[in-house]
Amino acid sequence: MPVGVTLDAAPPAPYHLRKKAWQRRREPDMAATAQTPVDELDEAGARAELERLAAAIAAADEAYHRRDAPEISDAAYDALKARNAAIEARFAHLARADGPSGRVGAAPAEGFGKLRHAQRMLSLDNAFSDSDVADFVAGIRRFLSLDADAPLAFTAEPKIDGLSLSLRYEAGRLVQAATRGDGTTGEDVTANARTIRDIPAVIEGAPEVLEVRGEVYMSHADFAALNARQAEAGGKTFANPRNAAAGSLRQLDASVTAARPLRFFAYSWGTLSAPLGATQTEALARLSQLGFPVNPLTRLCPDTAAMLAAWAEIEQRRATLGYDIDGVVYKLDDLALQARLGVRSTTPRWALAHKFPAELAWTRLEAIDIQVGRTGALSPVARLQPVTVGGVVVSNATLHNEDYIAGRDSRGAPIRDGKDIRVGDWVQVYRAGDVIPKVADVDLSKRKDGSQPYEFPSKCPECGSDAVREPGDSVRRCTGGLICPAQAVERLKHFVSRAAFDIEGLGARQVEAFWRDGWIREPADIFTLEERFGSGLQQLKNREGWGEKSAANLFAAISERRRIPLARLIFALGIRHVGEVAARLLARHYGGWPAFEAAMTAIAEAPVGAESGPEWDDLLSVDGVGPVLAASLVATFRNPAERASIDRLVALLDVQPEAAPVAAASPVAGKTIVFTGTLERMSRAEAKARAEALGAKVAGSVSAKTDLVVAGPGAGSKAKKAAELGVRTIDEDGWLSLIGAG
Ligand code: D41
Repeated sequence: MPVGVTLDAAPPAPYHLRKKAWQRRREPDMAATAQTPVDELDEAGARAELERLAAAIAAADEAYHRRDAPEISDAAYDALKARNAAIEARFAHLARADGPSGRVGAAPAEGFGKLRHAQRMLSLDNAFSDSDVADFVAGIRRFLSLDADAPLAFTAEPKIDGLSLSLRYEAGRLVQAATRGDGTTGEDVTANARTIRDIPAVIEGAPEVLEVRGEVYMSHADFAALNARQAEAGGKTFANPRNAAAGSLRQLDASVTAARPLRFFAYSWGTLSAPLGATQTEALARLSQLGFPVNPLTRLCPDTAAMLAAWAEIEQRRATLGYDIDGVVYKLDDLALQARLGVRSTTPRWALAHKFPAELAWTRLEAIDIQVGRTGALSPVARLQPVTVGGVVVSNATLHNEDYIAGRDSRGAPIRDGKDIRVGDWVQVYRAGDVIPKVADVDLSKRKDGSQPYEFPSKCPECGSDAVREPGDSVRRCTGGLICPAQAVERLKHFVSRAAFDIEGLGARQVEAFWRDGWIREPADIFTLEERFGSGLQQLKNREGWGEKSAANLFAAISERRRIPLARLIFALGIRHVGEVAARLLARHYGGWPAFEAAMTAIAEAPVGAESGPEWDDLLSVDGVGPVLAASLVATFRNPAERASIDRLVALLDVQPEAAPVAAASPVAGKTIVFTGTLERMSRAEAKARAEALGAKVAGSVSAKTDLVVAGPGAGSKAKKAAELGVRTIDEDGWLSLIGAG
């Protein structure tokens, strides 16, 4: 299998760490560069090397900007640039027009239009064991209040390792094709999709509106042939069929896509003007009839045993399928039951991806580096002698935390039979799907005499502050906060990431460069960049990789993001324990920044550990917000430096209030409801999902803000509190008639 791609296990190290890393040890990618010291180079040598560097950097830029296949690690990239700059500094007259300092920015991958999906493209929950599957089925039975012996059938189909695509047909004609993107908005690849033979341009007998969803992939044979052609033509080769499929579909010039052997399997649908059937099986049969390829290994399984048997069968055939799969997807067959189950934030309750076991390889652990993350966590990263694991070269892998290296779990119990991991050891590397590779095991028989246990640092390697481990925390954290450059940079990277501010043209690499030059030190600086450098546009233009157009585009993209939905803003702040889901819950609960800010301010005034009062109770009443999350949130607002940084940011933004999720037509829209006691006609989980679908907020505890309590038999303290507060309380029948389901 062609390789040559380095999969960076851990997120790239912060810039200042990286620089040290490459100075300390030479990347494998760099080994071929056998370097003559710059001051010993003669003119001919310098010219030849600048030519080589220009080509290598241009290729890396191309791969990076198209995002589909970074060809070299960030550290290797930085090393190439540094070498280029050093040579140019000495031989200024040799600097090339097409060299990295002469070129205007590589074409960004912004060429595709954006398309909003009429219905969100969901993700899948993962299972890794038989018991995960049993839990999934049991959870569904519980949610639906089904007896253990009531029949419940699932489909099982191979999980294709490609990329998702949504196709929209109107009156039988393909009118739109969009990639998944972030699930809400994807890229418009209509012209590209039209060139894929498996995708019909016109279909007969279809509903007026039909959105078909499925996976675009490339077969092993086509992948090998494509790479051979590419290599021969001096073009870029791909690390694996998935990257090849992604790179081929996302071509600005659709005629390139047309020449690439892409295939498609349909597995789902979005908006429909008429149903495709009553079950998953019927719907797939209908799609097949309409002319879409449907995976022939799809099975209908009457029970869990049959699901596991289908999984085993598909895994057994994996090697002979001729295309990559990474697991099996189970889906509840009955579409009416699917609708009752509904979705969690981004995954349906009725589907599950059961992954195949990971791929393994053995190699030597060359060094352990410590990276400092956004929340100050010190993460040990294994630097490995490069090894191929399932077609990808792995040179970095995670070592989780200090306990993991020492051979114990967070409670002190031995893992790997208590074997610790040492630099120089022969270690087993494990990779599952897209998951970050990790060091799984160590071969003691190959351990060198005199090796020493790894000593985990007690100081932050970035800023020298104490790194401490709080009781109950499995990670050691830098206590430097915002004075730690690594934390600050990582937080900025988080701030601009896709689920946060998602500023086009301002990715991790640009943030690092701006940080290094002191142009951006905190999020607010992003929004004053133009003002400060508007006149300094010239300065930006003169920077490597920036031209007039890309600079103007960047300022426009930043400006566009001043209007930001509340949930994104809360998530972007990068507060520990506040992920996307929690941010959305908070945004929904508070509605707008002023209410959120007022509540945080009120709570932050109380001394640490003595939080109380209506705002605190109200925060804890948000279903999904526990004491740990609440404490972390408040700690941020209590910290004067953090608070000032947030205030500076928000003053530059136009924060959009969270829209009420559903039409106010529902009698419970906008109301806060608490369920308590036993419900007999539906499970608590289903009741909650129904209420939320109707626009209500479901809280876990009763407070003055509660509008309604639904109390079943056995309701205790919550019903009592509702009575005390005079909150309206109804029983389950009352609830069902209220929502029109009685
Ligand atoms: O073969 C696949 N990769 C596959 C992916 C599949 N067979 N079925 C899928 N079904 C879904 C839902 C249940 C959400 C409609 C999926 C995916 N989703 C999916 N793939 C990537 C993200 C989600």
